[in-house]
Amino acid sequence: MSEYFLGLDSSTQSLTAIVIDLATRKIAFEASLNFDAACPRFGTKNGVLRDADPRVVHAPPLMWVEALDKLFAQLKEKGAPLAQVKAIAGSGQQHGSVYLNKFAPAALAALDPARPLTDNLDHVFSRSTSPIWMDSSTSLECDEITAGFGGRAELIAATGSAAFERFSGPQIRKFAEHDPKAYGETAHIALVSSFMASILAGKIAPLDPGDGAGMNLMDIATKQWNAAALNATAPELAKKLPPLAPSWQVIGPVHGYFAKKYGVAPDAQCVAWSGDNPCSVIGLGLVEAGQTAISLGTSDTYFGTMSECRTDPNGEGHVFGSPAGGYMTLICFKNGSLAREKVRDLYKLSWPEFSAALRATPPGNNGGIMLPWFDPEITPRVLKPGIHRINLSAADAAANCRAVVEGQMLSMRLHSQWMGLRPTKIFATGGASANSEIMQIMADVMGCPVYRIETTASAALGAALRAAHAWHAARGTVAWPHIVRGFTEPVSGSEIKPRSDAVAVYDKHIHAYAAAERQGLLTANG
Ligand code: ADP
Ligand code: XUL
Repeated sequence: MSEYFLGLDSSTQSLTAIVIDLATRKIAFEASLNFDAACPRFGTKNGVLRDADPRVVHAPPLMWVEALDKLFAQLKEKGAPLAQVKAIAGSGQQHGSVYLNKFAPAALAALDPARPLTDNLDHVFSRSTSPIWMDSSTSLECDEITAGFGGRAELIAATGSAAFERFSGPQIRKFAEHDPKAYGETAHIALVSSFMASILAGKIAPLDPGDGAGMNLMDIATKQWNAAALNATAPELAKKLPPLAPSWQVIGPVHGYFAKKYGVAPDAQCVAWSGDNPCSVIGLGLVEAGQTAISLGTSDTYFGTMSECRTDPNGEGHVFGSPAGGYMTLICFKNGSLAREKVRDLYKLSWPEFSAALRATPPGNNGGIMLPWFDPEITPRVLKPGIHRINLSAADAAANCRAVVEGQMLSMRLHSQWMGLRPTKIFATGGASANSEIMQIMADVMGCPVYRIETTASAALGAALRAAHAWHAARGTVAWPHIVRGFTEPVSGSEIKPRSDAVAVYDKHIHAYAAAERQGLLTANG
């Protein structure tokens, strides 16, 4: 008998749905719509609205409402098995905040299927646009919150992250300071995740510790609101925030709007949504502590899971709650594929030629090191971009190819050390994970085998798996590995083992790299 679960992903540019069948371990249905194309009246480009000030990036929450209606219409029309869905969970772009007035709870409860969702909900906002994760206009508020809380190290230890411009707390503070009247009319603040969950459930939904941690407001150790952080951020905040609840919290059955209009099973259970990165962690199969995934996409991202709460004293790695329980880290390296491409293009190479250069050069690169900061870097924090070459001639194409990849992998190893655990295996994904030579350097630098995972929509898949987990958890105990089995296995035959002689080279070379980085940071930020 089929067992269907629905996962939705409200990302920056699109809304995606995946229906999984847990019984057969198959993706039964997938659909996606692009906000610009599907909801043109909101005038977004790539899902966002830009301001004359380039630091200000918002999106209209009513567009997400319209998209939800349209996606369900598409699911119904294309014959998705909505009538048999047991539970629904979701994933949202992190940090984006939605401001609702006192009319929201009643409007959510009374959704009328005879009218579009947007007509039902157009009067519930106290702010017509939502600042999203791409907004970087709150440096002042970050400083004020940090000072008000009592210091950067204290804020990192308490909330899992330093104050970042895109985080919701600084964004809420900016709104409260700039528009106190509208802030005063705000009865409920949601994140993208909890806002979408609220519509499905027809009531104000809780936040989970995966997304809640992206606000600088949640106590990372207790996974509850941190009163001092709330006080340092904005007045009356405790009253406006939703409760925090475990990621597997069942909010209630789906609202009749979706049952009547689209034929969703009336007893389908709505599960708390989470952030897209926490959902991706599940979609990549990282459901136990000590697991690691590295995504080599436009940027490179390091995901790790921990059972104990540890925070990065340097504040480069964020710590969020993991939807599987425990904790996860997200460490972002901005100079990822784009930096590898820049080196490839500089020497006019194809990817096969780039790979040949990696094969032709030795681990440790004869001491040649590159700090590939083509763009300002997040980890480590580099404000003034520039590439640095140490013992490395710009004329040596092959050595430069090796240097960019080694520099990236050594940086990942160095800047994940605060987690206090060395990975025993790594799941690699993203465009560059197709490159075996790059994977070999990853395995050698990290000192463990690397396996490739092919994913297209890991956040939406993670959301569907979370729905399955929550539904089973509410009926007794269920082990996470059992839920993800069959959905998140690495590509068969993709294992790349570390070579012990190369591992020994990198165990020494990491110190030379760390010294080069310290020196480079003095030049770049000094
Ligand atoms: P994103 O999802 O972040 O847009 P992808 O995960 O799709 O990015 O990765 C795209 C990147 O993969 C490209 O920018 C390209 O640099 C890289 N890529 C593709 N093929 C190779 C290859 N053979 N070797 C190294 N990098 C590659
Ligand atoms: C994470 C972050 C982004 C958004 C993108 O901190 O800002 O990954 O979640 O959707």
